Amino acid sequence: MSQIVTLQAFLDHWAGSDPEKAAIASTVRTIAGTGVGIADLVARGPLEEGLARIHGSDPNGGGDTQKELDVIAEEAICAALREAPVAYLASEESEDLIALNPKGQLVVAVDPLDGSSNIDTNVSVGTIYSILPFTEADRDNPNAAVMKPGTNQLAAGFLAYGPATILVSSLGNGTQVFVYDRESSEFIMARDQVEIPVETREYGVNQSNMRHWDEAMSGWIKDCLAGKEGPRGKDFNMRWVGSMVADAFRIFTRGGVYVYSSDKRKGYENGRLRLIYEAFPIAMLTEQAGGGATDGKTRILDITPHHIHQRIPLVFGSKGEVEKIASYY
Ligand code: AHM
Ligand code: MG
Repeated sequence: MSQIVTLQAFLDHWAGSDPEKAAIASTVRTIAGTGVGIADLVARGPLEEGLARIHGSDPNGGGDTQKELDVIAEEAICAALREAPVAYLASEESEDLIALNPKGQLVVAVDPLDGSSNIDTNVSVGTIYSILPFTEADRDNPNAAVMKPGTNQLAAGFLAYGPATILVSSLGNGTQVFVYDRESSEFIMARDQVEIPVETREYGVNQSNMRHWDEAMSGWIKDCLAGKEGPRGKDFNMRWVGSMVADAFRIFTRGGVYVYSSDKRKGYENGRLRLIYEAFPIAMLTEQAGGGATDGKTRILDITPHHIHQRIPLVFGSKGEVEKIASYY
């Protein structure tokens, strides 16, 4: 067996004596550590009463219903990051940025619990994060720190709480996969350079919404459904968990493409997923693994946000298929 590399050792080696990198490394470590606590809670399933219960009567900052576990996860991340070099937290669950460490030189954007509709079904859920610089110029207007194109991210990642608790991380030098080992209480590296296969025959999409899609997206799916005899000349397979972290991990493992397009339903004009908390970090991880990410017309990482809770149509995964979908636009 090859040498065991812990997340701790990997981050220390990467940071060396660079203080900016050390700040990023300690933030990743803090988020990963908090994820272990969330994973423990998720693993109790129905024994932990009320995790999937609807929290309060108001929707969250992003306009979605909140579950108890959404709120617990956000509180845990917030409390942990107060001790990290993080000035502000932008969270899908909170209307405004949350002030943390006044001396912090980073901002973290987080979806504390992705896939909350799956909490009580024993299906993977997860935490998605994006780490950005927080400069002196941002102190007067902290929102400005997150209103920049995705290329501005310093690091991104997600934890998935499934059969294994995994961390998919990028510090801008490829994408790595770590698995939490309960025996040693350490995240251990499982893959040091993820490479998403360029071509695929597998897509993940909520096809029940097809009648609401625009012509380009419906055209693409119709051609896939036509299989070998159709214009694509191959049969496709469909896999859809409905927790983006789980669908993404499958794509990082064996390729495929994830699609959540805009559609004609009220509130879905820009798709469902949030640009800053979901699309940016997933796009960085995907590109760092050789894949592609687009809203159909524009590379995700080139988009400049105009609102912190902005939604965006999202297509990511195997580069060949992502480009194919873009060609229908
Ligand atoms: P959430 O962050 O509120 O859980 O929403 C994001 C989730 C994704 O994980 C998933 O891929 C998508 O929403 C599923 O949406 P739908 O239930 O509309 O198919
Ligand atoms: Mg969520």
